[in-house]
Amino acid sequence: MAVEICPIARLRCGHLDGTLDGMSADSTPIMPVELSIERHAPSRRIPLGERSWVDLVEGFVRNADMEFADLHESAPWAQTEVLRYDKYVPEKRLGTMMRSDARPMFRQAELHLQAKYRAAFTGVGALLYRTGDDFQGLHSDREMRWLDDTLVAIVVLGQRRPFVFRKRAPIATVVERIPAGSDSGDLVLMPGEGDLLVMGGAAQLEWLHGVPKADTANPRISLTWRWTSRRGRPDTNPSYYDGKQYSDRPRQPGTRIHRP
Ligand SMILES: O=C(O)CCC(=O)C(=O)O
Repeated sequence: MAVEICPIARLRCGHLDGTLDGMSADSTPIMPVELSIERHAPSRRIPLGERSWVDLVEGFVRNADMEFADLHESAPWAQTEVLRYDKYVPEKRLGTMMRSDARPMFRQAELHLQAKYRAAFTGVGALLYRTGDDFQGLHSDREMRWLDDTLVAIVVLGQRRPFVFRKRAPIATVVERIPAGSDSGDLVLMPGEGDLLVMGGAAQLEWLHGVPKADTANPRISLTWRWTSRRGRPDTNPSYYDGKQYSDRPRQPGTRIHRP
């Protein structure tokens, strides 16, 4: 495969490996970096109303099958449990936080996102959906608190599955429980196999997103980077991860983690 020397390395923060201007920290010349991402893959913007949007970049990760297999095998996957009515309930997928320098693909994706969106993302939150029975319900990433202007970038590896957007209902509207993806107003994308999806603007304020159950035995991995401008009024309501507790018992943490 051709080796591409990467000009996106020339960001304010330096090269793909964190060094500056053609020299490593100990002054030895830098070897060309083989790119794990397609920097020029076309990006399609889908408006979500006036203030929100999602960008879809198909084929963003090169060798997506290999990246998937490595991560699936080696990431320290753990089971998160969320406090619900005095019991810890396992989330229906595994997860882990990873360092953004854990893999060249992570580092390159992060530098690409920084350069394109001019924002300092925090990453990388990884989720593993073992089969189609694992899912993520409709929600918005309210744990970011400042939701008026945010970016949530998600690289999806492995099985393509519906990724659903639904407009958030105004407070006090009675909402029937319509399965994600089956409401006529839902927007459904099918990212997978190395695609990148970036939600932006007021998407976390105005829209919900989720990955419903799917009819597949194949696994799917998502990798998420987030950024908030911290503009606007912070959302001070408890978030999903603050847990729910209604007894007089001493307050317990909102989540806990099991590592096998
Ligand atoms: O797995 C995905 O693609 C979505 C993950 C997600 O919505 C989240 O972590 O908040």
